[in-house]
Amino acid sequence: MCGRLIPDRSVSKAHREARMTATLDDTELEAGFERTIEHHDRIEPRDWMPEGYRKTLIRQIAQHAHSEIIGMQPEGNWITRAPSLRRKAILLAKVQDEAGHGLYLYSAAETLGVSRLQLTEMLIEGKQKYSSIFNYPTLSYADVGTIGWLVDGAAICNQVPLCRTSFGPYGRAMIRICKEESFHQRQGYELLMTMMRGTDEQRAMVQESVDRFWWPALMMFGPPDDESPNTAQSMAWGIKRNTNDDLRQRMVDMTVPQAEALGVTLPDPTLAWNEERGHYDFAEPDWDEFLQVIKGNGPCNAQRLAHRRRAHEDGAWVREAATAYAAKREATS
Ligand code: FAQ
Repeated sequence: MCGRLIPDRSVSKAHREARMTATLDDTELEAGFERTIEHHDRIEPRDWMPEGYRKTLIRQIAQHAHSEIIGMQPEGNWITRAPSLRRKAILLAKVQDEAGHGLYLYSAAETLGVSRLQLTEMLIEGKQKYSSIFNYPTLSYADVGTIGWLVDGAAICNQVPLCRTSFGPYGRAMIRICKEESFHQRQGYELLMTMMRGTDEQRAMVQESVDRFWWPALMMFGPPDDESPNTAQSMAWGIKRNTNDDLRQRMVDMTVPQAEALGVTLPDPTLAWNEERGHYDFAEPDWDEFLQVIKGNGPCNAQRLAHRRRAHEDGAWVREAATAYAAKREATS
C-alpha cells in the first residue's frame, strides 16, 4: 500500500525519546512550537511539530508539487506546434522550469518524512489532488500566452505570500519558484501583446482564450472563505498567510488594468471599480463546476492522470537502474 507515510526520521533521537517519555515534555515542545509561530520564525524539519501541522503541510506541498508536474501537460501539448523557433525555445524553457518547481517542492515535502515516490503514487491513484486549472484543455497557441498571464499570474498572487510560510523548506523553495514564475507571467503577457498587435484573427484567438481561462483562473485560489475547511487552521499555523478570497481579490485588482492595456475584455459584465472598498467588484465563479473538477469530473482529469501514470510506468526502468547503481557503488565503497 503506497498511501502509508514512511516513519519520521527527520527528528533527532533525543527529541524522539523526549516525545515518548513524558506528557510534560510534549506540553513544553508544543509551547515552543507555538512561540515560534507567534514570532513568525521558521519551523525546520528537525523541530517538534504537531501531527496535524505535518499532515497539512504534506497535503499542501504535495498538491502544489503535483500541480507543477501535471501543469507541464497543457502547455507541453504545444511544443511541437510552436509558431517559430523563438516561441518554441521559450515554451520549452518554461515547461522545463515547471518540472524544476515540482522537484523543489517534492524535496521540501521529503523533509517531512514522506518520499517523492509515495507522493507520486498517491497522485496517480487519485488519493491526492492537483490544481483544478490543469484539467482544462489548451485549444490554441493563444492559450500558452493566457496560461502565462492568468495562470502564472494567479500562481504569483498565491505564492509570493507563501515565501513567508512558517515551514522553512517550503518558504525557501517558494522564493526561487516565484522569481521564475514572474518571467513566466511576463512571457505570457508579451505573447498575447504580440498577438493583439497582429491580425483580427489573432486578436479573436486571444479574446476566445481569455474568455475560457478567466473563471478557472479565479477558481485556483480555492473555495470561498466560508466554505474553505482548511483556511482557519492553516492561517493560525502560518502555513497560509492570506485567505482564498483575499488572494482572489488581489488577482482581480492586478489583472483588470493589464486587460485594459492588452485590449481584451474580461468575461464578467459585473466587473466595476468600487470606490468605497478600493477594489474591483466581480461575480462569483461557478462553484459547482469547481467542485466537479476537483472531484475528477473536469474536461481533462482522466487524460491528465492517465498521461502521468504512463510516464511513471515508462520511467520504472530508470528508477530501477539508478537504485541498482547506487547499491553497487555503496557495496564497492
Ligand atoms: N484545485 O480548505 P481549502 C501553478 C481543495 S501551481 C484543486 O481552501 P487549502 C504553477 C483543497 O485541496 C498551482 N483542489 O484548501 C504553474 C481542499 O481539498 P483537500 C497550485 C483545490 O489547502 C503555472 C479543498 O479543496 N498552487 O499554477 C483547489 O487551505 C503554469 C478545500 O479547500 C498551489 O498549490 C484547486 N484550485 O487552500 C504550473 C499553491 N483549491 O486537500 C504550470 C499552494 C482548493 O482537503 C503552468 N496551495 N482545493 O482534499 C495553496 O495555497 C492552497 O492549497 C489552496 C487551497 C489555496 C490551493
